[in-house]
Amino acid sequence: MKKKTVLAILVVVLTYLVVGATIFQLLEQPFESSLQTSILEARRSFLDEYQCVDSLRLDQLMEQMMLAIESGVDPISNSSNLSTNWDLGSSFFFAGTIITTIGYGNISPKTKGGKIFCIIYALVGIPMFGFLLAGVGDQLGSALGQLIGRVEEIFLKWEVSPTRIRVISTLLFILIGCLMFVSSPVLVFEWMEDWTLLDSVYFVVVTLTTVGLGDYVAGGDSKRVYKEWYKPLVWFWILLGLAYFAAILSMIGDWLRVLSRRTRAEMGGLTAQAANWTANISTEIKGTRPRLSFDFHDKFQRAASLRQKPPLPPPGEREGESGGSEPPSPPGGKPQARALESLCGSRSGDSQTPIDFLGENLVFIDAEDSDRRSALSQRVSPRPEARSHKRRSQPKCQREANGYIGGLEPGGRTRDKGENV
Ligand code: Q6F
Repeated sequence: MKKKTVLAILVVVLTYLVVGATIFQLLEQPFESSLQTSILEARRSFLDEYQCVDSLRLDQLMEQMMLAIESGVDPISNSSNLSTNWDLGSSFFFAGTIITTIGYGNISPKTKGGKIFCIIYALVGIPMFGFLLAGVGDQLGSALGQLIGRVEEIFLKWEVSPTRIRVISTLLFILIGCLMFVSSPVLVFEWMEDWTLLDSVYFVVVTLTTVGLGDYVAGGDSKRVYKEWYKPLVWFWILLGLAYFAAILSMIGDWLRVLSRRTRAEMGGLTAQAANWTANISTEIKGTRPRLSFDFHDKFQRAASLRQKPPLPPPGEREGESGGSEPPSPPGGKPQARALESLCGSRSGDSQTPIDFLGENLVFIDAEDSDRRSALSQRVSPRPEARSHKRRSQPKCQREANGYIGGLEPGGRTRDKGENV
């Protein structure tokens, strides 16, 4: 990447930071000041009420309490119900926040030994969890792809255009995923933790983006007695949800990239480089996770594109198709050429509707960028991957053509399923 490009991105990111900082400050500072005044007020009224208490002694106690809170010890719990942050369940949870990189920080090692072990544990555990997440993302992609594939079959029968089907399956991916990994967990958290709707959504997003602020922690209220299935369920949700969110974040990255490509086409200049950067950075810097996220979303994206039949297929071919998940017979020369047209973006004739525009961008992402990314990611990825092998070593369009002829039936899914452990 050119120096100029880095500088341009630096400017964009710095601007984003300054804008963000200003907004956070505007939103948060007034509330903080009001808290400050109210605690001062409470202290004064306490001293008024109990005049025998020395104010210095009170401050000493308060300082001790703050120290305890910072170390994760609840200063209010009395000697009869002293709880530990480091029982096996909590330690297991802590280990989880390390390897997932969520890092809530509500508990953290305070001893020298604990800190040293934490360093080593993270360095080994994070990549290891990356592998697991890759597998989970893969399976999830297959499962969701199959589900969405059924719906696509229906649309295919209605002769909906391939680009529209692509938009529909992307929307379905977002919708089904949000239902499974955002909405339902939010309801569970509202119920189990007595959080407000906003708090629950905030926790879900902060967790699955791995930001992990730690102000809300599911299962972390020591005064609450949780159902025995609750924490294992949260674990399960985290595993699947992280894979889903990785896919969503990488998809947003794709959209931004296309957006800025369009801008480049119109304006030229540095924006374009920024677009390229997004593509490169997401695979080259972040390592395992984006690759798997790409896998995940790409899986049914490709499934969608492979299902795309020419707008007017030979009648015989269509009739021959039975139920939902049956792969279509390998297309002959002409349908292929037409499908390629849609993949390589050389459509002509049709007047564009917004949905076509969106659809073509999705196609564009899939056909061009994803391949580049997948080629890159193979370099980065420690996991050998047979799936896209063939596709990488050939020119773009040829590759897609092979996708159709070769193993990548809508069965891209079925095949993948077989390959991945
Ligand atoms: C949990 C727990 C939370 C707090 C240390 C995130 C894995 C589910 C606990 C969970 C257990 C003990 C989450 C699991 C990951 N929560 N006690 O298992 O005092 O806060 S504590 Cl939210 Cl990565």
